[in-house]
Amino acid sequence: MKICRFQQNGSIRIGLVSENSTILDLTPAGITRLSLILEDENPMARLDRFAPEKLPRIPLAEVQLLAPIEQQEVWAAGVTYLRSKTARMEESDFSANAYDKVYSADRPELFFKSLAEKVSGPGEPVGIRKDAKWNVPEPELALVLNSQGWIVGYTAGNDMSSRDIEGENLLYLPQAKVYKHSCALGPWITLGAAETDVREWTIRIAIKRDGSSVFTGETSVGRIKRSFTDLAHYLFRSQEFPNGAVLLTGTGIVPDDSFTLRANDITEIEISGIGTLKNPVAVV
Ligand code: DO4
Ligand code: MG
Repeated sequence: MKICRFQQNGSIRIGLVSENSTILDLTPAGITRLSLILEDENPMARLDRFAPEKLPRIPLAEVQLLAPIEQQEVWAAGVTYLRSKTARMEESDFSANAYDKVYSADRPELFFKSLAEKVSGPGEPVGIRKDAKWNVPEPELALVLNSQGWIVGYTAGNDMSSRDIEGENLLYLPQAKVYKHSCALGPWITLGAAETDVREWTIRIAIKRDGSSVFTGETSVGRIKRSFTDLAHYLFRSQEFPNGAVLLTGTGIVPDDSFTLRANDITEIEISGIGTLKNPVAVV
């Protein structure tokens, strides 16, 4: 089951996505916020109670999808795939030991990524910093956690990163990772999938420039070294998220060192089991 936030004729609404082509508007059923579903004891059962034939049907092409987030903080896990560890150790002699150690430590790397209102949704720009020379998208599975820390859904995320800034000194990580349009989420949330099934999903990215593909990459969610529950437990240790949280789970796709994004590139992140998040790149 997939739920989205969308805008039509100036009003923001919540819908059920049917066959990736139609939205069933949940407004007449009293669902006017994502949190009413995400904070429910049993989100799937709550949605099952609605008779689809009584909900207005809107073609997806007629609405603007919005980032599927309301007031949650966005956090990110790092160095959860072997590919991320090796790429980062190569990018920086200075910090190589830190990446090596965190990959095998019990405690994961977790960092704050974005406030909800700063997240780009489908079709909105993702940013490359004007003071950075080496910029990449990081296509990542995002866990949607309710205020109790339960994993209630999944969406696709882009943890945009400036590799030269991060590589110069690990203490620059917040500048390499947190800036205008550095986080995108969407196109919607898939509810109710079990971790064992989600680990079978594939993550793909295609980067288009002037209509041609300049990079493609693929990985499997199953290559994440840590369990989702372990990541979620660490995030909620000695911390409270009264509005829930979204946790990016790390990247397993890193382009060759010669690759950097340019303005007007298009990033397309596809996660089987969710859908495709597409964004244009802009200098910020
Ligand atoms: O340690 C730096 C960030 C790692 C990261 O964002 C990732 O592995 O996805
Ligand atoms: Mg990342």
